[in-house]
Amino acid sequence: MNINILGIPMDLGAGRRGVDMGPSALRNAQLCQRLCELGHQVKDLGDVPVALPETIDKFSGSGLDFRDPILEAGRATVERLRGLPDGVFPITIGGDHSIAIGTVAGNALRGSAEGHRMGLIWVDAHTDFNTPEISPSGNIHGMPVAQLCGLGDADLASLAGDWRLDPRDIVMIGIRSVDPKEAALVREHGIKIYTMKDVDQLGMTRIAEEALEYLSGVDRLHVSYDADALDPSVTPGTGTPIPGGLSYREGHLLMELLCESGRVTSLDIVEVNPILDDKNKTAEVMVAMAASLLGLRIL
Ligand code: DIR
Ligand code: MN
Ligand code: MN
Ligand code: MN
Repeated sequence: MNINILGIPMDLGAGRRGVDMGPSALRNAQLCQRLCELGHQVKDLGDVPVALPETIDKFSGSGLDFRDPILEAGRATVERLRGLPDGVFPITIGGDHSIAIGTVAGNALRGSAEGHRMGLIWVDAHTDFNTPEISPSGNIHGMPVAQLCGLGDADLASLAGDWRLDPRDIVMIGIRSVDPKEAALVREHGIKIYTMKDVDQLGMTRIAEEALEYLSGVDRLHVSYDADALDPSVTPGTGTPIPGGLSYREGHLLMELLCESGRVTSLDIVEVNPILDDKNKTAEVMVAMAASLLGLRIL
């Protein structure tokens, strides 16, 4: 397979600094080499430019912290992705999860002016379905899924032009931290959610099978993998760690089963923060997860 890596060194959407170094940490953990060893042709496209917070005004017009520079990086991300040839499998590496507004939009619009029917598998401790009106933190990394569905800030929603993600084409896995009004909003939109309780009760095999069946009508399938989906003992280097997360094996099993389906067409790896990490362990785990999605097998 032809894999293209695109870095988005973004920390403007998160409450803590340092996640902008995620792309370096993931490259240092040999993302390209590990995928090459699996027989893929891997090309690193470098990074999308992202403004430094020290050089800009936090309250740039909209009232939402760093909205304008996040929008600008999102536009650049959409342009880079939609210009890629159809057979390419893009891996976008963050960066905080606000980058997913641009990555999902760019992948949805790739090779189709009006946009594909895109399925989204959101692997995260959080549902990231806040809007500026209801968000307790004001951090845009807690809002990308709502933005993709057309809620919240109109300019961020328009990163995808007129294309919108259908809430019925989303499956979330690993969820265990949802803000009160956010919980009402995901219920109202009928988003398919597997909380950690569901992971405990049903097991990851059944969840992966159900998720793929649920998304059987989509023609593109994007996986957005937040490092905080995994338990903090597995991925300590992330800004909003929540206890009781996916085990190392549950994380891998999900990737192995998605790989076997042959249906995934793009991937994000986000929220790796090397400042908070233990000797780059979190980046190494996330690189291994990407390898499992792209064909690594135990035997
Ligand atoms: C929280 C945290 N729900 C917020 N979200 C995070 O700020 O909206 N998402 N950390 O990954
Ligand atoms: Mn935060
Ligand atoms: Mn997230
Ligand atoms: Mn999260």
